[in-house]
Amino acid sequence: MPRVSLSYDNEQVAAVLEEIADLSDLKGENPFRGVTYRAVARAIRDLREPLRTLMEQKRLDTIPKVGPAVQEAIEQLLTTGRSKRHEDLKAQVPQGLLTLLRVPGVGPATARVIHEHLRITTIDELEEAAQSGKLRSLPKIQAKTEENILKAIASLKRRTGRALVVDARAVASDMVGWIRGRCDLQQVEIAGSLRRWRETIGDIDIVVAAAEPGPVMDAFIAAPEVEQVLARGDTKSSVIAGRGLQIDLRVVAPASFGAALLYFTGSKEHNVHMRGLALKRKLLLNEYGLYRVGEENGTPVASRTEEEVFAALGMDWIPPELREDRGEIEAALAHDLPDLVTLADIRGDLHAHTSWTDGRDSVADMAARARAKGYEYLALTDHSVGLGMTHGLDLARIRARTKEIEAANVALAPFRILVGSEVDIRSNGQLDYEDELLALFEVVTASVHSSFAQPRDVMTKRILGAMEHPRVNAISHPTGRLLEKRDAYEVDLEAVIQVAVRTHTRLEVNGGPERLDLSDAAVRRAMDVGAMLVCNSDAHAVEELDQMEYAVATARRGWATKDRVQNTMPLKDLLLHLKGKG
Ligand code: DGT
Ligand code: CA
Ligand code: CA
Ligand code: ZN
Repeated sequence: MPRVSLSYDNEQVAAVLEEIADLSDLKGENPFRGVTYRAVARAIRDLREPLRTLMEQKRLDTIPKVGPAVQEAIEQLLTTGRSKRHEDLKAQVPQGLLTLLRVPGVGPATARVIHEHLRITTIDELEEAAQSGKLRSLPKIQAKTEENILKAIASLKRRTGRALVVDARAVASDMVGWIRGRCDLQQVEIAGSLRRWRETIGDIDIVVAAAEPGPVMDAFIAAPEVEQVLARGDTKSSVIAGRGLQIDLRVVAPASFGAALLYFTGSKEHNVHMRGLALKRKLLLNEYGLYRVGEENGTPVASRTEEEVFAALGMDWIPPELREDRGEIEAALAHDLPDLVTLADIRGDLHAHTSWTDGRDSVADMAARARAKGYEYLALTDHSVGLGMTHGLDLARIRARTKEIEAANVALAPFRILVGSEVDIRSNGQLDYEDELLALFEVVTASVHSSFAQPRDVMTKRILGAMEHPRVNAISHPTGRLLEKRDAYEVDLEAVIQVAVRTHTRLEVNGGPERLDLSDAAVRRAMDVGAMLVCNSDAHAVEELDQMEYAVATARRGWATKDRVQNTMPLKDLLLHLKGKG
């Protein structure tokens, strides 16, 4: 499950420890060592406080599985940014073996065999060898493995190197905070794809209104997270900041702020269409303002705010999430933009996990946080039993958890925890619980967690079958994609959407930052066809309940309106809907 570490340090240390585990496996050391390093990495991602604090208070050894060697590695990483053990292993393991390990389906044993026999160290070489059938002749490698490796490489190559919104947001808001703290500014806004909530981000764009650009630019390039200054000018500067992300900063005169924000929010396609529309009215639209043609050096018709610019063109203000030239300009001209669902419309969350399965926090803590967010309800949908790795709930544990939920509900009323389940759809299409067990839940969401490589018709049947079940209220993360990590499985999404309409099964827009599943485009199709949606966080820890924001943003990019999102309903209506699946 996607996890976001508490701090950047924690994340970096966890990543290096995982690499130590990989390298130690590749070297053929005692497998126990790799297991330990990976377990510690996971524990670090689950920490609720910065590792640095633990080190300062000499509590690193309280992290599960941390012995003296691992502790030393962590301390070295925190103080010097390097670990001796990591460096030593890197020097001993042939370069390129780690690269091979990046291909899903290639484990340490396979990587070593391939390297030993064919001296392969790059993914391109691996692809060539697989294409020419050289891998299957190696010991312990089958034709099927070779085929899977080819598929995995094709999918790796489709990866874009773009950042997740969650990472870009962290870097951008640190920078905005830094600049705000140092300069006297009129306005600061994040623009570009991040303001539009695109699912991945190429670079971060920030627009600032200030009478004097100099001090703003100075503050920008002096920010602590800046790794490299690419350019420093009077109107635009660019840096590489944390996580290797580029930030472009524009400083404009306050009078041009609206026009600049509009321009740098994009998208490019949206801008091109807007500019064409303006020209038809003998107006010129650029990053400084909207001008009568021929008066570009004079006073603009509008420029100070986005609203003024849109209004001067006879349009309603367009929410940034829609600015992709997918019909929003026509709709704004016709005063017919959709009334998009907002975060404030959300009354509860219908997909979250607790420490009963693979979540970090207790029933009471999850519920308290949901209530503090202003929700009326929270469905705790711990995993079904078949997912062995996450200790799914069997009958006894379902009962015990329900008891705990009922007690918590007495304490929290009128807030309501719903007894939920995320039931696995097995590879044969069966649900992981018998009907008698499913009947023990107030809300059931079904999802695929295994056999992702099934042929399209098999996978489609598998999901459609679950939707036909009267107790299945929703399908979670319907395509299974992990952004920049794993492609969606092959599935006839059109059929899924059609059957969702007929069976009144909700399709989830999952807010996990790596998932955003359904995607914006799929949401749009679901909206057109008439399917109902549910926006969920899929939280595995209290702070991940905030992932609802990503779900709502994705739904908005797909033109979703409040009336089509199930968890905008008050509790009373929701309970009726869940029962009848209506
Ligand atoms: P990204 O960074 O790839 O995630 O996507 P954006 O949309 O943030 O693109 P970026 O950073 O290259 O440019 C920011 C905005 O500036 C873009 O959304 C629209 C505007 N822009 C950039 N280049 C052009 C252009 O050639 N023509 C027009 N009309 N607008 C542009
Ligand atoms: Ca950008
Ligand atoms: Ca940019
Ligand atoms: Zn889940």
